[in-house]
Amino acid sequence: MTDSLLSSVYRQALEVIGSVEPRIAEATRQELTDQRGSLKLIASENYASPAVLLTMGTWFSDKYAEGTVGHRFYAACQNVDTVESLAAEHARELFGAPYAYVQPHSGIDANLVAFWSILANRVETPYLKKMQAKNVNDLTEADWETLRHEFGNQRLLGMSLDAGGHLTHGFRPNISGKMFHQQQYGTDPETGLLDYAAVAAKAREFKPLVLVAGYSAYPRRVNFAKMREIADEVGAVLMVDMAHFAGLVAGKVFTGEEDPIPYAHITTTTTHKSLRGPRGGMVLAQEEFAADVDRGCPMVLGGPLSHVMAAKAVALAEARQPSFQTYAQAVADNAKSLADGFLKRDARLVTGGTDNHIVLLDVSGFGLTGRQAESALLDAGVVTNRNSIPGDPNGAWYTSGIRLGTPALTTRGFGHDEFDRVSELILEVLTNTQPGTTKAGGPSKASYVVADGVAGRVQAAADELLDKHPLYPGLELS
Ligand code: DSN
Repeated sequence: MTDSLLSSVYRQALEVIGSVEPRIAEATRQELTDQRGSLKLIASENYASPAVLLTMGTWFSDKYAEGTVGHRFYAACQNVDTVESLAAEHARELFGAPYAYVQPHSGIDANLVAFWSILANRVETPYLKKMQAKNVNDLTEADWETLRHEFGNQRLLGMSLDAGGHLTHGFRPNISGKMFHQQQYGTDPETGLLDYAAVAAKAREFKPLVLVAGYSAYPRRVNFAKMREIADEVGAVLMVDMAHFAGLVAGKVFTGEEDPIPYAHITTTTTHKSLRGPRGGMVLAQEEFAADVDRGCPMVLGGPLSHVMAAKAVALAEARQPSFQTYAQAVADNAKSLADGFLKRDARLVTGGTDNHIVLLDVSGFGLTGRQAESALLDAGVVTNRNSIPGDPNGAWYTSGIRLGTPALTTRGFGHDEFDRVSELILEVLTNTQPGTTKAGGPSKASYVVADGVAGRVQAAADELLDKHPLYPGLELS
């Protein structure tokens, strides 16, 4: 599509939207302006291609399609079947997975489908036997009682939130921490690195049904062969949540024992982070779990979003191109450049560096909480998110860290020099920011004061970088 055609498509689309609700058209324009004008370093965000974005805006949105391909609870799903089959085929081919389920609406949904499938597949109950024999109506009260007891008494071992795990990996306030008896493994207190021997010891003691590997804020790679060994030793199912690094798996940066697909019984992911697709989730599974995963909707999920499944198919087709491997390698290389930029300027990084797409900066040395750092950076056009660090004294709301990721700016074309400069700009803001005071005059964890002129100077420097690497070049809305 030529640049002028893309401009014309979006101008007309916004005109149509604006004729109904002009404020939404305006917010949509403004969102593009804001994303274009800031350094997007949120590790879980990216910029999908125009093809992916356009695919989401169609009449597939209007179609209900509960069920699976060829087996729907609604009529007239022939085109949804085409879309879902293609998305699943691309996913299987891209990741070398025996089975792919592309319906989950998000990563949390994908994890719920995985939990459901593991329980359904591994917990023996009269209910399940009858359900599998399609005799649900024959269930007695005793069956239901057994089901509630057995389903509700399973154990899950996942990485703790402050070590970099995700809420859905058994964090107590999350549903995963309530539906399972949970324990968490952390990282080595000295190095911040995953300690496989400690995970194994905990697994031997706790004997979980589910061992969850994967992370949202751990700046290192995981050896999934070792995690599978641990799971096998204690008879657990290995579930890997690769939402953050799916793009690095797809782009063949993580291969061998760092590729989760051959080792995990079930792998879940989102499609919009490093994978650069539409917002959504996906489950990849070994054959033995396929039938239960397929029941994800309506057991766990509402009706599939056919327009998003179509966009997943487009994004996965993009990720199968050789250029995606170049992109994924650049994401990892750029994270190293960003980390090196911090380290040579004496900043402290959790684990002392990175070998994936994440850099976790400890901001406590600047006398700031993560929340203060996040806000001060935002004033200067640098979009990051605050994040706990291992053993964080400031908890999950204020935190002591800033999580940074390279997928989005790499999509814009940033390379080594730009990321080095980004580290310099971030440190310029942080070294010139002081904590504010509370109304009572004590030290605040939220308010902050940036020295005069710093935010403007950093924003101007960021603009220089951003202007050299425009977002959606050639797309003009006015
Ligand atoms: N919200 C995603 C992230 O930022 O990592 C995970 O849920």
